Amino acid sequence: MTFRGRLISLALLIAVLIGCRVEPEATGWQDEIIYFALIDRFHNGDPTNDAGNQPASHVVYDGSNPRALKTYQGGDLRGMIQKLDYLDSLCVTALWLTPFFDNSDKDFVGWWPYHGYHPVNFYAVDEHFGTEADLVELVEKAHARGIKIIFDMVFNQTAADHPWVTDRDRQDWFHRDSNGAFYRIKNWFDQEQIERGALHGMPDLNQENPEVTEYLIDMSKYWIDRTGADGFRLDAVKHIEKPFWRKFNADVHHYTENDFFLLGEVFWGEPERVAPYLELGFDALFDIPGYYTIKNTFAQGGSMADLSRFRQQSDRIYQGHPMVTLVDNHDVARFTVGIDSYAAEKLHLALTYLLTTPGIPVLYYGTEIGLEGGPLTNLETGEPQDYVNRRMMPTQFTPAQQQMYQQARDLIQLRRRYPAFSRGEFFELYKDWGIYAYLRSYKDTQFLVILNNAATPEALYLPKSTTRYSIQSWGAPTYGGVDISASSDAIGIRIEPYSAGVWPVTVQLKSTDPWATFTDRLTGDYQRYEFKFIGDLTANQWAIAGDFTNWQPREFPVITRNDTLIMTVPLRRGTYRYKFVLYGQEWVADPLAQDSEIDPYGGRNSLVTIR
Ligand SMILES: [Ca+2]
Ligand SMILES: [Ca+2]
Ligand SMILES: [Ca+2]
Repeated sequence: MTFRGRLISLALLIAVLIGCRVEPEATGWQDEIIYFALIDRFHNGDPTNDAGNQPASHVVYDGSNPRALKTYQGGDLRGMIQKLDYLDSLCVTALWLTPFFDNSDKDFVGWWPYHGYHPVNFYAVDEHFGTEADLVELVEKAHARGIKIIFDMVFNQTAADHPWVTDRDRQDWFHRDSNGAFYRIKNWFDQEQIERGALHGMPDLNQENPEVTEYLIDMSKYWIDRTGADGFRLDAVKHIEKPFWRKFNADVHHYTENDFFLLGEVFWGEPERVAPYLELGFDALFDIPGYYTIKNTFAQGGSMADLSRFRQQSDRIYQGHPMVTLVDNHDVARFTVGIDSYAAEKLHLALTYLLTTPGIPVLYYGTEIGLEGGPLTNLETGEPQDYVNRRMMPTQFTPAQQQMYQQARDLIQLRRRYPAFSRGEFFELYKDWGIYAYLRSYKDTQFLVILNNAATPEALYLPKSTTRYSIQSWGAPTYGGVDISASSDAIGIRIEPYSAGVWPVTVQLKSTDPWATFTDRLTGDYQRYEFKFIGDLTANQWAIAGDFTNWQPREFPVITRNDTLIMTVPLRRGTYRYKFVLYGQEWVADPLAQDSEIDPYGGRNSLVTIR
């Protein structure tokens, strides 16, 4: 071997060692694991462009001046290129970037458009982010590593100072009221306002004008041709008329011979409101309702009963359409915000669920290391502050961050190594208040996943055979730490607080119904709390909805003592918001509540604290 040959082998060896060591069998979009980064917040590869055209657009965040996060922080496309090795080591397969378009060179009421959603020129790259050549290079170098690139396309709005806004010939390129002015969305149940109103006050493009639609489609094709990107994440889908999406999706799929991924963002919390967008030709939609359920279950004390209920409800509504699943993103508080204990463990458990259940998982940058965030609203001043969840990705990890990174990478590798997790059938084996056990089956591979969402160690006896299934054998745990012992008719499982286990198994399924019967067994961190109601009401007219029911009205056992109705609800330690739901429709505060707070709709939520 020549010296040069040795060098090359060494380089290859290093690439293999730092890169993802799995060779996936599958290559469809259903097998992708997407990483999502804000260009401005990921890595600064070129300090010369940090302030762009405006010195005021860049204020360095030093940890003590959170409002600096309303300006550009220096991340750019050169930085993304430099960090491809990192994404490779994390084992993700696709990268979604925030919009690269040339943003306004002005702030918008004190907020600089570092996020990329305020374009002034759809055919140029913003000067803070780099050049078109950088974008092309990023796609090429990502492809060389087997990583796909997804661009974020903004079709709903432009920056307030986009030249079209004052162009006399383009007045009908925007939605306007009868006075020719832009108008704000006030009623979030009025679909016409949602589509034609000015989102966050930004000029709203008029896609009913065929010139606008043609422009947006031509521009999209330009970037596909110019860069070789693999897909688009389509912003603010619910704010644009459905016929536009039908045409856009069909045109782009036709143009790319269906070899292009179109991912729609329909930001509604209820599957019923996402459902009307399933048939418009997107390859996938975000599972925003699933996000809220994951947050509720794993961060806010929700139960496995409600997690399973959500799965059943959304399976019925989504009807097999691919959904992109998440534990957080740039529009919400980071997953760990508001968790007062076991935050890292709870995040890890949520990620274990995300990466072992159906869907196309997306990981928000920094979530793999538990990057710090904060509430969306400043609790003291009442100001919005989404920027606190968009801090710069650190270039060096603390030992705790490094440990979380390794756990996330191990989970991602698990999903990539075994298509059972991305493609397999989902089948519940067991669920109670705090424990969820399910099977993933693909071809001749089966895995059993068990999650303990309780603050207490739990011991569980899982019957080897029921009317629904028969467990014939199992191997050593593939992931997680759980003790197993077996008797002739049950598997004894000991599982630590907020932890998970994954094993290869051989299970014979006797039923085609994937949903197990709920077992009313409390994990050790639960107690039964009594809600009381005095008044003219029968038991079946009284339900409760709150953090602990995923805000779905639920009926629990009710007894009458003297003139008082008593409803017994399992709750674990913590503080929960809730309301009573009377006669199936009337949402009211609990007159006997321990405490209350203002709800987002101008009423009051009741509060209960379990110590
Ligand atoms: Ca820079
Ligand atoms: Ca600019
Ligand atoms: Ca619109």
